[in-house]
Amino acid sequence: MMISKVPMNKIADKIFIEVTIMEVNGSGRVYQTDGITRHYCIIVKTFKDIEDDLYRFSERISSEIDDLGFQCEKEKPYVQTFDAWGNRIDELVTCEAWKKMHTISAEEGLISLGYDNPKEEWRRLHQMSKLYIFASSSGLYSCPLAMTDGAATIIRRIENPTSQLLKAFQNLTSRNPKEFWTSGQWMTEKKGGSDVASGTETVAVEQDDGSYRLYGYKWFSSATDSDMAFTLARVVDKHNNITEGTKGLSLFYLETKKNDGSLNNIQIMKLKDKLGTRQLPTAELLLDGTSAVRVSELGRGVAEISNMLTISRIHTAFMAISNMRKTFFSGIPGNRNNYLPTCYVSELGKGVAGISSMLTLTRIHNAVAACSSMRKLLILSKDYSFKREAFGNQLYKYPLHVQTLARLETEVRAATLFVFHAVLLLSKQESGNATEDELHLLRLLTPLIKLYTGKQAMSVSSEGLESFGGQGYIEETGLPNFLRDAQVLTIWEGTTNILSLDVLRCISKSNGQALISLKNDVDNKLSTAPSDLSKEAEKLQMALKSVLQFVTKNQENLDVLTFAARDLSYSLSRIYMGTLMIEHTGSCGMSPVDIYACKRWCEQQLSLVSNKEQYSKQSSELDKELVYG
Ligand code: UCC
Ligand code: FAD
Repeated sequence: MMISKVPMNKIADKIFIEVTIMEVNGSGRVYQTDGITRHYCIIVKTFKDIEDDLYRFSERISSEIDDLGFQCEKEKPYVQTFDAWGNRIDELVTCEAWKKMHTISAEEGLISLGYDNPKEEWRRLHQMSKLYIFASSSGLYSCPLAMTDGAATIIRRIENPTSQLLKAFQNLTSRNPKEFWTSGQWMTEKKGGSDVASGTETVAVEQDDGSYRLYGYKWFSSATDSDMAFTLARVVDKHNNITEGTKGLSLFYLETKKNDGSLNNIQIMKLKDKLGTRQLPTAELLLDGTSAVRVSELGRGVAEISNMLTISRIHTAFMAISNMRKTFFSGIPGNRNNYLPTCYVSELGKGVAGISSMLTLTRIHNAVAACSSMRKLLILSKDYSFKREAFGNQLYKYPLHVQTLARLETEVRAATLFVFHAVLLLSKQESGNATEDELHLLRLLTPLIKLYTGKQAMSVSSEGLESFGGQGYIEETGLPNFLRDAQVLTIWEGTTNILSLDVLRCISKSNGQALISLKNDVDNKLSTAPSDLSKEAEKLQMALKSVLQFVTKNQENLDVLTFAARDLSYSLSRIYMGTLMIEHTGSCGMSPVDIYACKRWCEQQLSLVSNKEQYSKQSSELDKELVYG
């Protein structure tokens, strides 16, 4: 008997968690594919509770939230710079629907679900499933929520937090709308958003009481109506010097308003005029003596903003690909220090707070939002195909049209499995149940899911809009927003190239262990591939072999690896997504449709790095000539 009999698409695209990962054997006990046995009633109750909550919430989405989201798109935020008497007030005006999203987010526990019951392994799955159904109807409120979640996770990692930080944590994770806070994340400055180390010019001047005043210009701030923010700045030492580069950056906590309700020496210089995400108040901010508290060690701002803290070193027997030498790893950006195999493990309460924990979470949020947007557009598109007639038939009767939608469906299924697998690993990590392999995998999957689903969201939105013909281009339908808003998913929280380099960083910092963990997992999952999919399983294995050989062969050639970073990331994503699809098909009753979807996925080119010539010096020169010649 299996709890997970329901095929993915039958769960109304609403609940996606759970089911593939637990089964009930003859004795009535539940076991997961990781082998941990759990008591039936507990799991069933948890699952039932989650399922009920998701169904109830999805009703609320269709009866209330969807309309509010549309309102947010129509009534854009603006800034009132001066009051009637000429006083500078910089008041950010948002619409009622946006404010209501704040209330709903608290009531529904969209943040608190990630923090209640720390030992509960399902809480992140529950939270992210809710966000999955919320994001595409939220009028982009999912954006401040992502940063709020990131902020809460930073505070949670701080050892001995002050009462001020504890209070902030309570507010960020509150279910009481009046107490619920959102947070901003201010990393980007005029000189650079990817290269934060060179781009950050904001300085922090220490005060007599140990607090700081910040002076600088934050070029992008998306949650401008937030109650607090984490930001980076360079501390000015007693000789009036600052340290350049990453090592000069520290992480600061600030509240955006003073007790009297006025801004904390912050000026909203302007709201950005953007291609999309117009619902979102994205501003340029001048910090002019903003009161703040340093929450990282001096110079540990970037490391701490990025995620996992080094708490242990593991000595791992290197496998086939792992005989990589010091030269390779030490050459990759981000591995400046040592060659000892190091495991990046995040443990509750260990180490100082950091913005890395923020980036990990916000990147996962980004991927969840990408899936949400793709799924919603596809649902609308499927619906339209029954209503719209052309040449005497409804669209769904044309195999060519349905084929177009089937290709999109395949993309969305693969993306959702990919993202929710990372969410599952996050759940395990946070509840202390993850294995070392799973921790490495989570670190590797985080940039992969963000970069790959961002690109998918763009192509699916474009094709999805086209499936409505001319109506897809018309503003009143609300459809153009899908395309406009998808574009940002590839830019903020790290562009595709920057995340591809983060994939290299992750491989490098783990001395190849991240790739080994991925290989172990792929081997494990494909070892039980159903016979109907044996050819596809073989294709995936061959593709992975080609990728690993490529990395091994070029272990000392940093230029080649860097040049290939994007292709490498796409290849790893496609291979892992195919693997998850096969695993899912096997554990969900082998429906012909699932088998077909796997076959479709594996028809595409899985390894993009097999042609080594494309990364030669000559290719690089020719690229240059092609672009600038
Ligand atoms: O865009 C933004 C918010 C928009 C709204 C969010 C909505 C989200 C979803 C909404 C859904 C609708 S906020 C701005 C985001 N900006 C970025 O993501 C910056 C992109 N740039 C990078 O990611 C860069 O790689 C940097 C800035 C993180 C690092 O560049 P560097 O200077 O080359 O840094 P290093 O020297 O390589 O790394 C410094 C330290 C190292 O640790 P230590 O010192 O211990 O060796 C790295 O291992 O940081 C560590 N580190 C990481 N650790 C760097 N990246 C990571 C990582 N990803 N995970 C763990
Ligand atoms: P650049 O770093 O100048 O990059 C330009 C191009 O160069 C990119 O395509 C990039 O991939 C490529 N590139 C750069 N370096 C390399 C390299 N080494 N190798 C190969 N290619 C490279 N930031 C915040 O801090 N907080 C916010 O709230 C926030 N909100 C935002 C909201 C919106 C709507 C947008 C659009 C952006 C927001 N950002 C925010 C900023 C965003 O995070 C940055 O724009 C992003 O990180 C890219 O930085 P950049 O704009 O400086 O681009």
